[in-house]
Amino acid sequence: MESLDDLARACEERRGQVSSLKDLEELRVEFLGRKGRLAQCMLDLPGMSAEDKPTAGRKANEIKAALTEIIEGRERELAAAEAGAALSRFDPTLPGRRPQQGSLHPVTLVTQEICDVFAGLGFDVVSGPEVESDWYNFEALNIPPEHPARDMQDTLYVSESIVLRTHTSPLQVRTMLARKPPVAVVAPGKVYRRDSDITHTPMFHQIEGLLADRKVSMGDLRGTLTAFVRAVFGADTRVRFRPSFFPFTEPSAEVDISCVLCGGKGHVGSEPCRVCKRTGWVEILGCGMVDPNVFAAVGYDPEEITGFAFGMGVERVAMLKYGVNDLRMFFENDVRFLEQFA
Ligand code: 2U9
Repeated sequence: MESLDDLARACEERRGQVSSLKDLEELRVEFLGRKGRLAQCMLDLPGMSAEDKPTAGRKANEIKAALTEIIEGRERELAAAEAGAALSRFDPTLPGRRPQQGSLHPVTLVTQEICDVFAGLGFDVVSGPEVESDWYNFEALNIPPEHPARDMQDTLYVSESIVLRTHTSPLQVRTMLARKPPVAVVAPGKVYRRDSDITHTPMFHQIEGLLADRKVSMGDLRGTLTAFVRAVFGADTRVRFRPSFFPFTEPSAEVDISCVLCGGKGHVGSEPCRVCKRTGWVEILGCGMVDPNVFAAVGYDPEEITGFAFGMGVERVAMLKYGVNDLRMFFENDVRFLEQFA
């Protein structure tokens, strides 16, 4: 019993010298371990008289509790000291770490800008499914079953009569089926084609537009698209219309703008312009007067309703607007490219 009291005193003395959790664990093993000093004292227990045994047992339990409390108390002190030290190492005057901030993708930025311009001219912005039936994607647009535009080379088929839309034109078809003229909409979105090389990706973005009303003329088309081009590329941009062909428009045209790099001169200093290949013009979109067969397909009277439509590739507009010379940049998601548009 005498030595049990010594044990508590010895532990109490040693606790002050312990300055780390590792040293404290050593102390715990020394006093409370399986072969520690308390366990050694307990070895005397079996040899004691029946009278002394219970008292000694109780005493041993008390000392065990006292030792445990000494060690755990020191553990709490050491933990508190460590927290205090960490706090004093914290320097609130250091500049904070700037949080990473993302930015809109250039394709999104250009889509929004173009839609904003047309919204300002009174067009609604519409969206809809990327998986379409043959009828919406082709038939209603005056593209009959044997037309080369449906060729397996260009279209990604889900089944015999279901396709991934190859253009956003089905959205204008859906709008005309749902509304009566006048209809003025722009339709942005992803489109899919079986095409992949350095200037074509299997998915890209389009914006198409449609105006359908009484007495819509090619002059309206020309004025609207000229206003659009000058809003996006600057008031000095010149515009020219070249004859072309699309199944869904007649007559049809392709629209060029004066070159965004050389301003139409065809050269930059003494070097030939690499953007327009010395022509002074770059193609920006296709357009035309809606073919009467398209109006008939959606139940508009082609004798009464005329209209214009246009379509453009968003990546192409973004390349011209931002001077990007490689289409693949838009799909690689390299942050060093993307953060330039923040
Ligand atoms: C309806 C009627 C007519 C949409 C049009 C174009 C001309 C055109 C191309 C531009 C580059 C596709 O992304 S691209 O490869 N588009 O040239 N698109 S007229 O004509 C329509 C659409 C819907 C109901």
